[in-house]
Amino acid sequence: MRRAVCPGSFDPITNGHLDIIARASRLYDVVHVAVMVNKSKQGLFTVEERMELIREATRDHGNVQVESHHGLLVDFCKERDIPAIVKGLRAVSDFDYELQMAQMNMGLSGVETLFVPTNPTYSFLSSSLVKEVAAWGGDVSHLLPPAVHEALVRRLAGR
Ligand code: COD
Repeated sequence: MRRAVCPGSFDPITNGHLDIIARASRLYDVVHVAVMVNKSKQGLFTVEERMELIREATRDHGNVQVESHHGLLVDFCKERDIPAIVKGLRAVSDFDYELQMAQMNMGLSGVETLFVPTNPTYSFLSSSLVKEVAAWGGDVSHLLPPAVHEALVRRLAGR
């Protein structure tokens, strides 16, 4: 069974994340989507809400499992016997930090990182940008799965 993990904060999941997860799901037998918990960073959505939104967005992919993890990504991989991390690369600016993490993770446990070039349609897309534009009333509906867009509008209206 070939396994890989797509890790992230996913606060919330965007069409850019979804594109990478969908492509990974065609390459691997099982893709674990890991919502990594960062207790020092207050998210717009709780970890449980993020997981639910990812489950809804990926329900057509039968080989995607959504989980959360507090701690090192390499420990998540070790516990599940996952040899590969799949990451999307948007721009050169992503590369510096992603390379550092890939080399650190390889040094810590031997886990490989595979980079998938972003779909150009989503190369500018990040969760933080989507939240900022939506907070000022901009239309981001074409950048998010429908249920995520609904949840985002509702959450921002309640603030
Ligand atoms: N197109 C393509 N890919 C995209 C896009 C897009 N538009 N947007 C995001 N992605 C991909 C990128 O590969 C990105 O890495 C991933 O989705 C997740 O994105 P985010 O923004 O949700 O999450 P990040 O970047 O905050 O995630 C960082 C991690 C949580 C993965 C990282 O900090 C981590 O592994 N933390 C766990 C603790 C740990 O092990 N630390 C040591 C690391 S060496």
